[in-house]
Amino acid sequence: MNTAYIGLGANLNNPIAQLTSAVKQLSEHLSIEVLECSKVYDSDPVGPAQPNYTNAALKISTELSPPELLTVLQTVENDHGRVRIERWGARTLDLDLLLFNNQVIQSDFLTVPHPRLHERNFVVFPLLDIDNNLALPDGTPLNLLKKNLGNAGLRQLDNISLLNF
Ligand code: A4P
Ligand code: MG
Repeated sequence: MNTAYIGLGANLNNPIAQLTSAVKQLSEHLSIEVLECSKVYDSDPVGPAQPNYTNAALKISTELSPPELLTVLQTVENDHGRVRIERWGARTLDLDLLLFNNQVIQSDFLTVPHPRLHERNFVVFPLLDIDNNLALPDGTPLNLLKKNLGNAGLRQLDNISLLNF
């Protein structure tokens, strides 16, 4: 059994509803068990001008291999009307495979840990909500990244759960 962390992001068409629906769809997958969800954040957009994002992270347990899991994530994105127009552009749903066990994966279509994890507070803070002792495969504690990144542009949303389905 594998443990993986998924990054959730959305900034179009009621982002909180999009993320809740995505978590529900993942939880209904026969080979995925949703273990924990982070707090939910509002974040300033990185990339081209676009609406603020809603971001969170999910811890799952799965029998799927990393490529199989990526395919499931892309299917869920597509089911939520994700249209790929512009890199880093606005989207109804973005699901990134952040961490998979302690594995380092480098292929044409999959890089794990996610290549921009370490430079994004909207990814690092939610991961630490789930496990305050989490580290990258190279041993770097995420708390060190958090300290370096700070919380600029990131606001925790109170009283929001993505598990209300
Ligand atoms: N890919 C490789 N590794 C991975 C991985 N670990 N997880 C490949 C997911 N996908 C991975 O992704 C492009 C390709 O990356 C996929 O075909 C997959 O094979 P995509 O989702 O189609 O395109 P994208 O999301 O536009 O590109 P990318 O590079 O994934 O963008 P990011 O880095 O996800 O950035 N600002 C805020 N505040 N919050 C956000 O969540 N998100 C983005 C998207 C930009 N600005 C943001 C946020
Ligand atoms: Mg993506």
